[in-house]
Amino acid sequence: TTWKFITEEVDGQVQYEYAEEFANRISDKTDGEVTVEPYEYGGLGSEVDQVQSLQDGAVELAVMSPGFTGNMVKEGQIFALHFLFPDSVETTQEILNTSEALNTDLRERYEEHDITPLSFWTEGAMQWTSNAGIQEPADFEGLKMRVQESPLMMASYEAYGAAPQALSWSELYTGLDRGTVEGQENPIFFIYDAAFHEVQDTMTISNHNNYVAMTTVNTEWYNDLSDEYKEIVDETVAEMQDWVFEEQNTQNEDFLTQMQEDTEHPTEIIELTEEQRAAFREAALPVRDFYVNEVSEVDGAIYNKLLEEIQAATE
Ligand code: 6CS
Repeated sequence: TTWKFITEEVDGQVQYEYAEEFANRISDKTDGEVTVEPYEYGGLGSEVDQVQSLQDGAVELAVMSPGFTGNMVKEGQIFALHFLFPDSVETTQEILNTSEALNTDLRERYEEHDITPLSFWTEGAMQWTSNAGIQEPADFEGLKMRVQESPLMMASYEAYGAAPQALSWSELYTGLDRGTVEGQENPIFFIYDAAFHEVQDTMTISNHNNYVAMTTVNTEWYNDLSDEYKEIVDETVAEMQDWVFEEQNTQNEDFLTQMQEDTEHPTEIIELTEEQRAAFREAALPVRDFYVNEVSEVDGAIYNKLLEEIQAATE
């Protein structure tokens, strides 16, 4: 048997490395009975097309970013809220591992669309890049900020006065190069590996949220798995949580060093003071009301529960 596993990233990047490691483990555990075939991003359409492929069952597994289901599973945009999770990436991952709001309630919202998220994991804290350099909300004024296809991401940057635009990753380098978009957010490993630093002068260490990815499976396929295979999948997904935390951590650290040492394409790295971060935090707060009132289809229930879980984890 062969299971197709699509990712939104390319060889070397966190999602694809995840899929390869997952494939090896499944092959070992099934004595080669099951082959998992990882797919790099690029050949199978846009990120949004990939969501469709999983829903249709054309592929069995996918690493999916909730931003790209922003117009379908509206609740899933919750990860886009700024300064909601703790500053510690490690504590954030613990919450992602244990949260009932996410692993039960949000999962049910996705299952209504034939997508079962089996786990949520961070690819690292998000940073901003731009040419002008972002230090305070006013620096976003009128800035053409690239976001994923998510109304909440749009609202998050509108709250800072920016002019956000939805764009696929595949068009982002060219967009930044030509100035059709002027800024973007991503974890450090991705900024450097996708070479956005070549076409952006500065990176602001904002840590405004985390890039959260989900390991997802087609719901019907998963429900029809034999007990034996389902157990192997569940067990492997659970094991991979620590593995991928280490992977993103190493990549984010290594690529930061590479960026600092890159004299051919120098990047000014802007560290925000706690006071500067507080100004963004305050400007971002009203977006939570927007999420609860306009985005949530369950009266903010997932948000409220998650907030309690976050509070419990940080007390
Ligand atoms: O910015 C993006 O859209 C891309 N960023 C990451 C970290 N992974 C894939 C995604 O498409």
